Amino acid sequence: MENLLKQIESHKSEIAAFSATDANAVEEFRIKYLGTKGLVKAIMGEMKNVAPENKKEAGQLLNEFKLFVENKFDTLKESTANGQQASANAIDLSLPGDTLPIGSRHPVVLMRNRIVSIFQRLGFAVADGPEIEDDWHNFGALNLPEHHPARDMQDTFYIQQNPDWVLRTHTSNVQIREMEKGKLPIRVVIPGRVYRNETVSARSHCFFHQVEGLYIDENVSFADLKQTLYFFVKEMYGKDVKVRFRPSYFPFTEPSAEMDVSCFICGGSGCNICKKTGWVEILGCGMVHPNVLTNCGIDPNKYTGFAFGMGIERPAMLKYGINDIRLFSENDVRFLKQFTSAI
Ligand code: 2NL
Repeated sequence: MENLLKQIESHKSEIAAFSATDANAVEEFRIKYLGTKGLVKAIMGEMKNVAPENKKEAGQLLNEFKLFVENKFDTLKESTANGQQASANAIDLSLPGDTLPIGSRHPVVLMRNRIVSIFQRLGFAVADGPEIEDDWHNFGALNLPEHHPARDMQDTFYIQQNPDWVLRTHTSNVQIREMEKGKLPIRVVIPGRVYRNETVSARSHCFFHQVEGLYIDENVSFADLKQTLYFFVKEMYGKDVKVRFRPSYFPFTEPSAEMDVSCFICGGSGCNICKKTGWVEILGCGMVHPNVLTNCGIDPNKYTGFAFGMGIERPAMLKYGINDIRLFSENDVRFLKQFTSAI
């Protein structure tokens, strides 16, 4: 009887510690403990050696032990069935993936891409450069005199850390950097973000986007400028658009001009957009000033070139009927998801 008790106790702790990770291990357990040649049967066989006065107690003990083993077997069976189900789910490669919501292109990007792709078809490359720029590349090289009002703190964001640094006020800094490389001819467009210290309102913001262009080679003339930009507006606003050039002034071009297109809203008869003039201003341009070429190490007696610059927000606002420039930078998806296009 003593012996029987000891045997049962030692097997109990061994069985309690038994763990199975798959159905094979559960089957091994069944054979080892509950099978016809298993442990439970073997211990039952010990009954015949128990003294008659102890038989009742021993029988009870053995029955308890058998129940204990059967319970353990049921638990093992259940846990591996769950486990196998879970791991089967984890590796079900046939399930569809999690769908991520797809965004849409920003209206400024859509307009930028339209502008840039027209010039790319004319053989212009795309360049970019730093938004934090030194005084020379943003102002000095562009023929802006020391006390030009554009350098004023009122108009330009200066970087406290270094008085020589500004947030670029135009993308011309990149054209200067292209010219400094000394590889001619140059035919580039530069789209990018620029910063001006302006009071934020529905019509102006402290940052906006531009595309500037530069073409430098031998014998580049004002006629090339006009024809290139005329091609651009016809691609942009349609074959029937009319253009006019008005004389203007920029420190970095001479001569300089502003280019207007016949109003694409009212067709020229007069509306709010063109302020009843029939014309909408879309860009500034001119022949690169000889001082600018010299500043970049290019001989103005051998090379000439033209440059132009245009904002992106205003044409985007006209095209998409957006009436507040602040919407572009508020990141409200209800606004952003309204613009769809392949480019
Ligand atoms: C405008 C006018 C313009 C340029 C930008 C330029 C750049 C270099 C040399 C000469 Cl490096 N010119 N850029 C020239 C004329 C006009 O922009 O209204 N922009 C929004």
